[in-house]
Amino acid sequence: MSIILITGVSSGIGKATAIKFAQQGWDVIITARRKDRLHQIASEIKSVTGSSALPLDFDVQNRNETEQRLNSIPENWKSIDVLLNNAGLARGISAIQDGDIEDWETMIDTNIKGLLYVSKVIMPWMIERKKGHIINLSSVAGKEVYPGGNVYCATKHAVDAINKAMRMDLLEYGIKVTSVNPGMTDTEFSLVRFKGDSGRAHRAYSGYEPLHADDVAEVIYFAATRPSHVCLNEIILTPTAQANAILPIKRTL
Ligand code: 8X3
Repeated sequence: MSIILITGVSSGIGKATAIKFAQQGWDVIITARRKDRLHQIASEIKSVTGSSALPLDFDVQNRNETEQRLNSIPENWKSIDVLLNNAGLARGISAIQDGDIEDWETMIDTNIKGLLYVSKVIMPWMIERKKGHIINLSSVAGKEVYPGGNVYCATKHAVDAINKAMRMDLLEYGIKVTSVNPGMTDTEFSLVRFKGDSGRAHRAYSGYEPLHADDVAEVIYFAATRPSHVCLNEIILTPTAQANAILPIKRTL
């Protein structure tokens, strides 16, 4: 029986990936801030797939809460095969000179510090078993910067750097490290970025076919199920209608 721990499971790529792995018979530990949604998803996973789902509600921005909740995982769930660091968000798309410092802090605290807090607890368990796979959800924004992307892009560049560093430092323990870098994906991402402006969020994904959460979940599943001697280091995927982080520029509408 294989176990995956996924952060940020209350919607989008996190939720789709949890369901995908559960459908394939994996046991899933799912974490998110939104307790109601998380418990609803855990029940859905159990009833639809028959796999076990362990929900843990906490905010990855809160170091103490993250450490406490992860350390409370029952022993029989601690042999985690795959950690998917998925929790992350974008807030705002202002030019940097007009940026909101609270938005910057939320992105830095979630996308960088949260990923580190979670990994710091789980890595020793993988090191002890000399086995494991850490998959970091980055973005095309981790490869290129675009106008208005400033701090969000910086956080995803940091994820890419951490991803490379983890692969070096964990090499001797046989732990795989992969980054998955999607482009425009039709999830709540834009709704959060545009702070609830659903018209703007909708326009970001209209007029072309964006990636869907399931498309990314499939790629993550593929990466996680290669033979033990194969590690996919980095995967960049975009909708066919998107060449890179700059083209198209619909995100700024
Ligand atoms: C989300 C994709 O292209 O809006 O990370 O930065 S993008």
